[in-house]
Amino acid sequence: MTNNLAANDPVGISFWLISMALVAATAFFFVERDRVAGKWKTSLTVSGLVTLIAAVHYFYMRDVWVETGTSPTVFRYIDWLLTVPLLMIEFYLILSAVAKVPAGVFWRLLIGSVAMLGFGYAGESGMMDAKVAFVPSMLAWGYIIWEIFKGEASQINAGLANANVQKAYKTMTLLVTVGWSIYPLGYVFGYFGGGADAVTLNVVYNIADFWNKIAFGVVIWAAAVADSE
Ligand SMILES: *C/C=C(C)/C=C/C=C(C)/C=C/C1=C(C)CCCC1(C)C
Repeated sequence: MTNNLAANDPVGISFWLISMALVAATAFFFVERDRVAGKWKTSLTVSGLVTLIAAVHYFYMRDVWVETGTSPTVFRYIDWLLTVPLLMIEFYLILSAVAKVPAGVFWRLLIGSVAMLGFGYAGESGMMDAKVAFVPSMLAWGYIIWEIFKGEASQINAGLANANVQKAYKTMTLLVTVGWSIYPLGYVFGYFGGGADAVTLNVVYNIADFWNKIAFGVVIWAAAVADSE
């Protein structure tokens, strides 16, 4: 490494801040695992893995940014490809903690997220026109939203007798719709104005990751603690 973090580099600073928040969140989820009932422990483990994987990627992404001033697209998408399916597993896990859930629920959410990210990567890496790739990626995200609001997972959740799980489920669906909408916005700001605006793109993606990885885990943690008391 030759360059250090500069005071006039808000993107680099945002990479650094979020790295640290992700490290702290990881420690928190792993320690708090001791406090919750057995059926919730796997959910907290997965929350901690999401923030751990992201923290390590953020160290590398910050280096790419500080060294080159360009978007760390490959690291970004490897991180998403690992962490988004883990977040999808959380829907399956919190329902499975209190009900029997067919594996198809998880597979459909997984396929939807891989398609969403695959087209996003194709657009950002130049394999496809960014505006063209945006369309199927949005459709795949729409499919995920449909699945958690109207599909089998939502029907299982509606039939539960556990208010803590239902509350967590509801907040998680909001994060996947409202919280996740920050990503396509970043993509639009980044690529639809002619050329690529790396500063806006990375600040917006970083804010989105902070929110969607840490808050997602906190929602699950809160439900687990409430349900364990
Ligand atoms: C921890 C990382 C998360 C939760 C990443 C989520 C990423 C998305 C929801 C990305 C969505 C995109 C679209 C819906 C269209 C444009 C391309 C993407 C990949 C930015």
